[in-house]
Amino acid sequence: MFSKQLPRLLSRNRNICSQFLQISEEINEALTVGKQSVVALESTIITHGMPYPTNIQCALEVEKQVRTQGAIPATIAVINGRIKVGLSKNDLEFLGDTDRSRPIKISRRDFAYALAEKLNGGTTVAGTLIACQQVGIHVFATGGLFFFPLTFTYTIILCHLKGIGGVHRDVNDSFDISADLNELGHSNVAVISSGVKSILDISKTLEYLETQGVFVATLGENHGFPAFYSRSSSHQAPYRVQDTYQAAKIVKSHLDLGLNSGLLFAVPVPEAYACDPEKMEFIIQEALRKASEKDIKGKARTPFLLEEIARASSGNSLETNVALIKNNAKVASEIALKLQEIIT
Ligand code: PSU
Ligand code: MN
Repeated sequence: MFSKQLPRLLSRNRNICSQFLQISEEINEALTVGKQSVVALESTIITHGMPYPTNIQCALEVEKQVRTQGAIPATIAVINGRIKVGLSKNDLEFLGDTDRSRPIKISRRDFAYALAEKLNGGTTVAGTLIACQQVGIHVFATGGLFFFPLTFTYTIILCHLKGIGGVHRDVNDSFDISADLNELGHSNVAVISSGVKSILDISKTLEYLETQGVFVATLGENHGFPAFYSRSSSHQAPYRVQDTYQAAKIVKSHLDLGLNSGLLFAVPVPEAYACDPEKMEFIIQEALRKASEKDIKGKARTPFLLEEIARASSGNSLETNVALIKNNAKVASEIALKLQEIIT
């Protein structure tokens, strides 16, 4: 039975030629022997989420968290026209110094341009999923925070986890649906995030994920689909998974079936860090109003909204929020390790 399943779990879909793809030795070795304990991390958090140099410190902290759990972090980005799977400290420092690296935001449609022009860039969830699919990584944690530096000596980190994109509230007019959702529909990857932000239309996002055939579950005590700031929303996830072992078993059968579609595990924000939903709704409304007023469209819209919201919300302390950012990475590492255990 095992030998029959092995090829599928090891399957890679490497169409991108090596000229464009560089995998770190450690990750390549792990994937070559079929290890599932590699956790992908996205890089728009570094390039479009936080100011320098906090972005670098934070990326290193998340990688450390994955290692502490016993898994291997694979931060994915485009550096000098190559897709890198597993960034060195030098790479992270270069990419994070955005005055030097001048990074663009890379989703599916941006890859060819970025590679041909030898640019640097942070990969979105969609962009990161493409790289995962190519190299055979099956677990991916989104997670991060939006930082808002004050003029004091202390940096306040705000209550904003990064997450997947989705269907925007004004979709009827704007047609704005993140490419993340389509990519989730055809990537053999389990994404761990804190749900989707309520800047989006959560109900339509869940519908769209259903159409795309993405398995969606809340990992926690109830079915309520988390909305980042709050542990739950008025929307229900189709499934609830009680722990990371159950999650790993589902990932395994999903991969064995060869469905070629993705899974989304939504992890509610720990109670202590949740925000007041009414206050958030007020701030979101204001941000949406400004975006329409300024006619912010396309790939600029999500970063604009997130930045506006970060600016308008009240801050939490650095230490508590770094604890928060690590939560998704921890859960993802646990799922990756349990998946590894199940298949060996
Ligand atoms: N939503 C968040 N935080 C984020 C993003 C989305 O709450 O950081 C980022 C992610 O990198 C995501 C991308 O993949 O924005 C989606 O952008 P768009 O909506 O333009 O597809
Ligand atoms: Mn969009």
